[in-house]
Amino acid sequence: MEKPTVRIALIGHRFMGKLHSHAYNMVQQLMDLPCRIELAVLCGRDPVALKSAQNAWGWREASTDWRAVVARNDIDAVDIAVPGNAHAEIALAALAHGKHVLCEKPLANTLGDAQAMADAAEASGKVDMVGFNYRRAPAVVLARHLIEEGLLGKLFQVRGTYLQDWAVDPQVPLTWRFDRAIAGSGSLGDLLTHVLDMTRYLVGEFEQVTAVSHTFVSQRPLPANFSGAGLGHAGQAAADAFGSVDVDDVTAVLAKLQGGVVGVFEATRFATGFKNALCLEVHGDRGAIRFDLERMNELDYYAVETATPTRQGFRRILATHPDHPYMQYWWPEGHIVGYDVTFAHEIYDWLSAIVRSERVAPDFMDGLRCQAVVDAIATSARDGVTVRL
Ligand code: SOE
Repeated sequence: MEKPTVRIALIGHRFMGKLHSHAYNMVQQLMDLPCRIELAVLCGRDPVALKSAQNAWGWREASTDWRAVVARNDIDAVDIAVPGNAHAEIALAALAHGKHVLCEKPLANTLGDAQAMADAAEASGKVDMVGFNYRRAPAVVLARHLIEEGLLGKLFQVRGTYLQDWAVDPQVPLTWRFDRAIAGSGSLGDLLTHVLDMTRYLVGEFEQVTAVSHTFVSQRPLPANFSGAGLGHAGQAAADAFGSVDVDDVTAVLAKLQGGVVGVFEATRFATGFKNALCLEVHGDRGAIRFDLERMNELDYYAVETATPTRQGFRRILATHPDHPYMQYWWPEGHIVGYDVTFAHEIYDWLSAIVRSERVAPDFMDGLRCQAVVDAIATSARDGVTVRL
């Protein structure tokens, strides 16, 4: 039978736009997709950079008018890969025009926007997904299988950190990631949301949070080409003009989760020496798991073995066997995969759900639940109180 075709419009052509474009090419060429895809339109604001991205990544058309694009009858699905302040408007318009929507994380910059998006998605009957891509690292899915099989027993504690260090230098310019109006928050929305989502995926819902946030560098040089919407971490600083940072550089959280699980979490752009270290540890009465994104093909697993107490220890599972989640699509055992495949897996699952008219997780409701935790953390840090969800 002829495979159906899904015609995609991608909004955004910077870091995330590049990853998503690469992922579409990978899923078409290397994974056994139940549909054909058409890379129909790539949208962005800078016509020159847009044109070159369009040509390099294989998009049929380029457009600087996303509103017109999401209204087109020859588009089935809209992929949103722009900063958070634009998510709600684009997603709501796309859903109103009957499109399936994939939206980058965090779902929105405010709880109100996230709620409106989840409500609209629910009412639309379309396939909505939020881009918490790390759920789809093979080792993370394996961790979930181990927990579902009961191999960790009754869960006690979860410990999650997301450590980067690109903001340590006070000369790093004031790009959009330091601007609350565009990014919503700092390390909280950008980094901790990945940890919160992975915790919800592996352990369960949050019930209570107590948080501390801090901004270490409150003034930064304006980028040379400052427009209020620079993209990415880097960029050149202008000579002597400075602007204020109004987001958190670090956020730390103590939490209670369902089932009496206690959690400790931290996200920071100031962890000197760490580039992209998302680590999650879960402890139960029968065992434990430990994941580190900087060694993303591996899952550390500890099983409590009373027969041989002196020989117990964490074992390293290289999650690359074809039986491991998603690995059938890639290379022979031991031939590791990278950051980009988590996006390919996400897009593969979104497109497959579209073809089969099924729901897929994490959806906008998951994005909303995560946003509720973000909101509670922000309130706790601001007011110095414990917040119940
Ligand atoms: C920030 O540095 C960032 O690029 C996040 O925005 C991404 O979500 C994460 O995957 C890597 O780090």
